[in-house]
Amino acid sequence: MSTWESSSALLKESHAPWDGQAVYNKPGRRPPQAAVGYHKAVERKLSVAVLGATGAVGGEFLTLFERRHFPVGGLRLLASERSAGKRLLIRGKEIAVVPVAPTSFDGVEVAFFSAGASRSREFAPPAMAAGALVIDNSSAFRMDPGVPLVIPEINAHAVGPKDRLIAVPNCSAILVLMAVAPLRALGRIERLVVSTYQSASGGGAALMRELREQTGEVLAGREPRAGIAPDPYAFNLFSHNTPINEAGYNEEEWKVILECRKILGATELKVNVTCVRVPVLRAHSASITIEFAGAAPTEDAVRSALAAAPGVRVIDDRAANRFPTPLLASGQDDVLVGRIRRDLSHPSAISLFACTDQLLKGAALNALQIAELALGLPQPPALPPASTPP
Ligand code: 2RA
Repeated sequence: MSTWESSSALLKESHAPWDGQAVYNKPGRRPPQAAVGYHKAVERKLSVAVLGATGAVGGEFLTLFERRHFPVGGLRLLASERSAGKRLLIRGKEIAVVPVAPTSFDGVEVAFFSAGASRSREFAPPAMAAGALVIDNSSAFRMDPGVPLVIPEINAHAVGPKDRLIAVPNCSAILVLMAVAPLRALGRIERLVVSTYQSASGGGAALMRELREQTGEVLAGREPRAGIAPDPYAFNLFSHNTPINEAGYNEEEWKVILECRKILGATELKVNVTCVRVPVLRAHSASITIEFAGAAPTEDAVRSALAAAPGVRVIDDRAANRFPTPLLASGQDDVLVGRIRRDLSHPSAISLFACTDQLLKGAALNALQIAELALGLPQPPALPPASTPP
């Protein structure tokens, strides 16, 4: 019997009701079907691995485990040869980060991967063979038709009981869809026009460091040293730092197009997107115009649909000129949405602006929510406030 099977055997029907109300549900809404189907709870601690433990997303997992009461028994911290050897402090205990190898997953029941697509391609097969449920933050398997690509608030139904590899969507796709998916109740969505304003965190801890250092250098009157960004980063912005395809779209834009269609199950959805990196540390923002098949819904209907959507918080105070900002979103679990207005240039369109913490809902939090869903864990009770970011 594989580790997965043996751990599944220990999953028991929970007496506590699945508390869809807490995270996925607001009054009057139904919990996602898959979660209802998995109305079970793990009654013991799990053996967990984090691949990419020293990275920006890896670090978020460690605090999220505590904040969401994830039932971590053993914790294996894995990284590339280069980053291994560090020691991380968890619950007052130092744990060494060890170099990843195909045998690293023996005995592991849940593995969170956040070390890039090539490492995911290399280590997901041995991890699954060892019986682990793999939640992959990279782009390696997202468009594989056999791999669910999941935002739990939107397509929890995509997760089946036999799935052992589940992909976390691109952070910009998560941001866009968290703001757009709740509006499907108001009419058929035909087209999205999106511009992103993406933070340094999406490029990893090294790009965050580069932004801080270059900013310091410019403020000190020095010429900033070039780093991994293709352009000077401090006090600047640039087209997303990924290769451009023949159609003129960079990789990030292409991911947003394909992943939005897959997650919504809407192969015909038209998406026009421009992805830009801005000098913000850890929260992505997006301007989104949503074109409906018929007349646009009213602003009030849009506001109500978003206010009722799990994981979304509306900040839309025209009088005070107060709307979502990346700083307000940083360290928060919710996606913030505001600037809700008619697109006066188009009778079927609504425009809005959204921000999310790229390391949380854009990566680690979404991954952990997927694990909670797949394992049938009860949703965490009242969550303490999210961390205060830099
Ligand atoms: C970025 N999408 O912001 C990446 C992070 N996954 O560049």
